[in-house]
Amino acid sequence: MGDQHRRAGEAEPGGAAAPPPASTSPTAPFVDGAPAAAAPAGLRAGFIALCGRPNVGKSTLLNALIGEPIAVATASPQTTRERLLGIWTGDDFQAVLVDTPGIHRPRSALNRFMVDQALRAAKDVDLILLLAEAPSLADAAAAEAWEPGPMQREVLERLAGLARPIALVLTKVDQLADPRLMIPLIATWSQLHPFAAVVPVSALQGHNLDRLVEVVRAHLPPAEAYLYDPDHLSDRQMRWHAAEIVRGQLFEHLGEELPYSCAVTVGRYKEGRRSEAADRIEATIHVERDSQKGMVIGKGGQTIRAISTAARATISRLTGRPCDLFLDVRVEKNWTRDPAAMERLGYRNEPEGRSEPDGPAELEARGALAAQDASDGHDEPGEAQP
Ligand SMILES: Nc1nc2c(ncn2[C@@H]2O[C@H](COP(=O)(O)OP(=O)(O)OP(=O)(O)O)[C@@H](O)[C@H]2O)c(=O)[nH]1
Ligand SMILES: [Mg+2]
Repeated sequence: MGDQHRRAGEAEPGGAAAPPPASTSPTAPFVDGAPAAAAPAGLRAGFIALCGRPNVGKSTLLNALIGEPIAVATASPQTTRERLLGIWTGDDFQAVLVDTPGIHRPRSALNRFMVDQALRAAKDVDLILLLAEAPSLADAAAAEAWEPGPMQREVLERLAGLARPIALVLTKVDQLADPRLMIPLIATWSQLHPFAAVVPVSALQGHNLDRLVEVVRAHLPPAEAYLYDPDHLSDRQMRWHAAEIVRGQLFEHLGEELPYSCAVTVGRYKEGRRSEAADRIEATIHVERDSQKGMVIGKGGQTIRAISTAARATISRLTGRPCDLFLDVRVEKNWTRDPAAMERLGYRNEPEGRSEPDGPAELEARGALAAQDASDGHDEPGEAQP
């Protein structure tokens, strides 16, 4: 079992006995495709994609369903850049939730990659959840007159082209002054597509998620075995999550535009040898221009220190162990416009002709940054933590 595959609190082979795990950590799937856990009678298992425009609440909903913050969610649009599989195992079902980047009109190579990731990820799933934010409407007349905008229609058309069942999920309903105004709105949406269901939810308040569970379950095919180890939460290795968590903190601590010019890679992830020992993580924040480097570091290293402190807390919550996080900043000139540079930073598409999602072994082999060499040239250190 690889270092990053163990559950939080699990004993190191040959090490001291550890207390029972308080929670599971996101880990890679079984590589042999033969989960040890016996499947319950009547098991249903399959893939469910969460799709929609940027910022509608896809990652927040995935986290709410799974019960752990495994997907980075921020107030900024275009946070998610790559597909993530979240493994949601209930008493008699396993839904592999596919978090996707928001579908938008791309201009840069990075944005094209993101939209491509989203559409590929939804290709062969059992059900697409199309998320759309419930609009704030003044009164019944406004609700009657409401229509989805052109980009919302375009997203629906592109997803409908994949010929999979689609359920419409109206998100953030806690923001509505009067939920009854959603009734005409649902009727308007329903004229556009024969949705398998329409479910208004609030992921933040947990409103109506039980109805969503019913819809998801009903679309999972009967299965003889789990698709993934039911103890696992994600198909990605912890090093990928650590990079994502650092990237998520960039949205919290930097100006509005700068996070879009940043990528984060983890050069080295060394797991603590005992349950109470800290993981050691060395990560690099890549910016596009020299001038951006100082902005990430901040006056006297203040900004990067705040990023590191916040990221460490989230990483520790997922692993159940303390962690030491060392951050560098380096310049990768104009990387968002350069597919070769993007590949170096871990943003690479699977070869054409392969349908998504695919087998667990392949998923692990592709684990975003798993193959990155620990000795990868770190630029001059921006700041070291702790
Ligand atoms: N009020 C409210 N806000 C929500 C809800 N769900 C998500 N949000 C907020 O909406 C913002 C975007 O959420 P994300 O989950 O990152 O949205 P996303 O669709 O994954 O966004 P991208 O990855 O950028 O496409 C965050 O500020 C969330 O807190 C909800 O149920 N209610
Ligand atoms: Mg997201």
